[in-house]
This record gives sequence, structure tokens and C-alpha cells, in this order.
Amino acid sequence: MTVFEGTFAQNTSTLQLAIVIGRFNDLVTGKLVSGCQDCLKRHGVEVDPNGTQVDYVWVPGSFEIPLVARQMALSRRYDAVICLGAVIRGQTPHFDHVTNEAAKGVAAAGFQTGVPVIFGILTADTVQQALERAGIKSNQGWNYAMNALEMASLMKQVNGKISTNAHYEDSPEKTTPVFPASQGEEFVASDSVENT
Ligand code: INI
Repeated sequence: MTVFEGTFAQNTSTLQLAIVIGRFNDLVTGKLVSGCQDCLKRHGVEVDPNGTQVDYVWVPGSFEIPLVARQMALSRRYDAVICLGAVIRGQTPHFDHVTNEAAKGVAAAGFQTGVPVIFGILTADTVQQALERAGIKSNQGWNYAMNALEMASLMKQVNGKISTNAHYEDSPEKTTPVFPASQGEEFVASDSVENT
């Protein structure tokens, strides 16, 4: 049998990444982007928006992140999608709604598409606390980038293994593995949600 583990610095020059960022609290989210870029750059990824490896999408706030993250993942152009946002309790009476919907939506985007979608939405009680996690003490953006590198690598390995037991519908670029049926029914992998 096999042990699968993601790596951080292998074949990073061919990775395709999308970063979806909430503009709300951009004092914080801008710093998360910087931390993320710093990590990616030092692991061999070209982070220049005019380059070929990372696309950036700015949305109004964390609530809008899942919609765009799912769309980016569905395009099948990215090895991972990184979601960056900051929800601060002191600023919003609907803190729990924004946080819960963002968390559920980001999880669903990954789960429905089979593409790693990284949850990089900071929740904090105060701006000070958020800033401390976005550069003053540490920068969580760095960690979210590491999570993306690891998951992109891991999913490539896992999908490579699974694909030996699956045949593919569609073009080689837009691979939709169809797994052998367990009870006489065909199970089409999660990217088929595009057609539902
Ligand atoms: N969005 C955030 O990303 N962080 C917040 O702290 C926040 N507050 O405080 O309200 C916030 N609200 C906006 C929300 O994400 C949506 O953009 C808005 O409700 C429109 O759908």
C-alpha cells in the first residue's frame, strides 16, 4: 500500500493557483496576500499578477468568497484556490452569519469540485488581534500558502493513484474520472456538479 504526503517545493514552477480576496478589512487582507506571496515566491512560484501562475480575484467581502472560489475551482484551471478574508467581531453584528457562510461555502467549494480550496479567512475579536495574525506577530497568509502547496501536491498524488482504477470522460485537460460502480451504478467524480 501507499503513504501519500504532499510536498512543498516540487514542481512548483508549473503550479496554477487562484487567490480570492475579500476587500472588506483590506488593511488585514492585503497583509495576508503579502504573506501568501512571500511564501509562494520562496517556494518557486511566480506570483506576479502579470505572470502565468497566480490569478488574483478581489471580492467585496468574505461572504462573496465562496461563490467565486467555487467558480475558479470548477474551471479546472487551478491546482488550488486560496481564500483570504478577515471578519472582525467588533465591526459586525452579523459576525456569525458572515463567518459561518464563508466557512461552509469554502468547504463546499472544495468538496464539490475536488480542487483544494484553502480556508484563509481570519476571524478575530478586534482589528488589533487580526493585524497580529496578519503580519505584526505572525502572518497566517504564509501558512495558507503552505497549505495550498501541500494540498495541490497531495491531490495530484491521490488523483494519480485513483486514476489507475478509473477511466476518463471528456478531454484529457478536463478530466472527469468515472469510477467503477460499486452497486451497479456509475459514480461520477465531484466536478460533475457543473452539469447539475
Ligand atoms: N465582510 C468581511 O469580510 N469582514 C467583515 O468583518 C465584515 N463585516 O464586518 O460586516 C464583512 N461584511 C461584508 C460581507 O462579507 C458582504 O460583503 C456583504 O454583506 C455583502 O454581501
